[in-house]
Amino acid sequence: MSGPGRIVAGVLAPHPPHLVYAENPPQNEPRAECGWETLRWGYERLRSSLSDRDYDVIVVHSPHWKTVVGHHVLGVPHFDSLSVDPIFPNLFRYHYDLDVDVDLAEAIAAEGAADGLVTQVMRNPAFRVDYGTIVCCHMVNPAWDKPIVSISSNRAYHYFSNEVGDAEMLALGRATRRAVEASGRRAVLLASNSLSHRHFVTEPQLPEDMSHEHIHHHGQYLWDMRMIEHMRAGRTAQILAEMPDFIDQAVSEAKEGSLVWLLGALGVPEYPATLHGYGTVIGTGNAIVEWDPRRAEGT
Ligand code: 2X7
Ligand code: FE2
Repeated sequence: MSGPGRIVAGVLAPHPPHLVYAENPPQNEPRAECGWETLRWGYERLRSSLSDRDYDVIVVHSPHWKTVVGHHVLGVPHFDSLSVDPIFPNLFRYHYDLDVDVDLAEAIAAEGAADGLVTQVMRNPAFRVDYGTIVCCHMVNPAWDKPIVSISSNRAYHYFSNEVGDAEMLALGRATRRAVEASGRRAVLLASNSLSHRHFVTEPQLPEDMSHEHIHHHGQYLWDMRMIEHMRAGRTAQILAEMPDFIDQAVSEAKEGSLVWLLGALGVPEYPATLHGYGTVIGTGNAIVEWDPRRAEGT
């Protein structure tokens, strides 16, 4: 790697498997005829925005790799297998084949540990990579031509409190940033969570029948719009102030820590983020939002 390491973009990059299903990539077995276009076009805009930046690695924090003791990182150079969504096996049976930047993963674990976090490097070559990692990495880089680092979702929010969870994730974000900077890598960071997360418990006969797709509850929609407006206005400290209530009142998937990790890594940015798309998936609220650190530098 040449030059100093840095975060070249931070993205809220949700992972409903429906998005990959509706894209019909060769890796996924089921076929769709359409669906969730506002989000898929949002990912298209994101990919176009990232195309003006060179980057070496994608670092993702995923809600669906849940670890009880500490924060884990994938620590095996290559994985290939079949990922089947446990809730939506009708939509997502995806043959993945991916490379891991093990050096950077180890550096993130070491930086976290140096700051008092419990961290662990996952060395099991037969480990099944979770769909939260796979879906958003596919949507950001369908060519899979960059290595990834995947970070697990520790249970601090669930076993302690939203406030303890937020503090852990801010520290993990800062550790991630220090590791990226020391590594010389240019990294894109993905926080893989939905916003509001109440969802319908049945699906239409044709899953991509968009006449059935809408937010589960108006209160969730109000919370999603409030959070998105904070992001677009650069009010991320306010997002953190409201996060415990957002998690509880909108049943937000931010409770898995990804968004707060990202805000910690970006240094709680005050510059505006770009909204590339918003849409619901089986009633949940999902936004694709990009922070471009060049905006902090005024370039
Ligand atoms: O994991 C998910 C999700 N977060 C949102 C919507 C639908 C399915 O899966
Ligand atoms: Fe999820």
